[in-house]
Amino acid sequence: MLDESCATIEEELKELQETISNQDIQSRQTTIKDYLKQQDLIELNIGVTGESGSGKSTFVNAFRGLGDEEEGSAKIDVVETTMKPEVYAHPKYNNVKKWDLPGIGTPYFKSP
Ligand SMILES: Nc1nc2c(ncn2[C@@H]2O[C@H](COP(=O)(O)OP(=O)(O)OP(=O)(O)O)[C@@H](O)[C@H]2O)c(=O)[nH]1
Ligand SMILES: [Mg+2]
Repeated sequence: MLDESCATIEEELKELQETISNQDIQSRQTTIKDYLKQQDLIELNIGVTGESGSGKSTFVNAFRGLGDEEEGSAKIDVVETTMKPEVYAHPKYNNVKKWDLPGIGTPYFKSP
């Protein structure tokens, strides 16, 4: 799967190279800027998984630059806390999403 996405990026860059090779300098700038803008729109979803109480929600908050008590932060506690998947966007990079998942290895969410 990783190889597939790498191949796609390589193909994309090759295509971009071909396109700009026939363009004047100003059109090249526009083409490259448009390409980079498109890249910024790609959504990145990151799932945070692990045992219950291992610090997943704390990590998600830290990644977003939020303290654990701050408004909009994921709830944390010493007892089993996160009971359903919750998605949090990065404040600066809205397309980067972190999924705070329930902990595994509890009676509610048994490890496979
Ligand atoms: N010492 C220490 N404690 C931590 C660390 N990260 C989190 N904690 C504490 O561990 C406890 C559990 O943290 P959570 O972030 O709620 O853990 P979780 O993995 O989201 O837990 P569940 O939602 O129940 O699966 C809290 O009391 C945190 O303050 C760490 O790096 N070091
Ligand atoms: Mg949690």
